[in-house]
Amino acid sequence: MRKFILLSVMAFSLGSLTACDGRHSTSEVKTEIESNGVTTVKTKTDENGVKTESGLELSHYAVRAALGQNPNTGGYVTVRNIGKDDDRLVSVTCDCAEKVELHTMKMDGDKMMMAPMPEGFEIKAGQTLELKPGSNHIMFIGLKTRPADGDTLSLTLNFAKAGAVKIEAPVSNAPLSDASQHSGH
Ligand SMILES: [Cu+2]
Repeated sequence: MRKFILLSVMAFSLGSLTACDGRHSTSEVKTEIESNGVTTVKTKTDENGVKTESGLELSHYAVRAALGQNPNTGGYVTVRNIGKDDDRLVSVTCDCAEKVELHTMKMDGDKMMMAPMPEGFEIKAGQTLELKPGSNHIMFIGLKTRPADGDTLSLTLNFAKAGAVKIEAPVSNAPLSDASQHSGH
């Protein structure tokens, strides 16, 4: 009986020690799983007891092979927000180019023109962002290497909530007409 009481007191003091520690506590657990060309990222953060969970599913990632003397090339990815919070693709980085931008397509008179999206693209909870040929895309400007068909490029996608996510994007010069209708080759 006496032993039991001692143990309870100890447990209580340990508990209050933790509770009285006034420092800010932040913890982040991030899991990134790649399977069959689909990368799933889940981030759980606990900032002073405020818990947030974000989840993204990245698929259909590809970079178009460098063509001729063209110093630039395009890249594509589909991002599905499977978390509860809105997120945003802020930027993409790659050692392969001087600069990487996020681009959209805009009509200029009767011509389709590319326009940079410095704020990136919002991906609301439950929604899907498709960066695909003829539409919103990643632009690699001033290629330092010449990505060729069959190569793989390491890209880092930077999200507002999910943080940095690394993917290995296959390089292809095959027509990437509609990423959403192809399950990959
Ligand atoms: Cu572009």
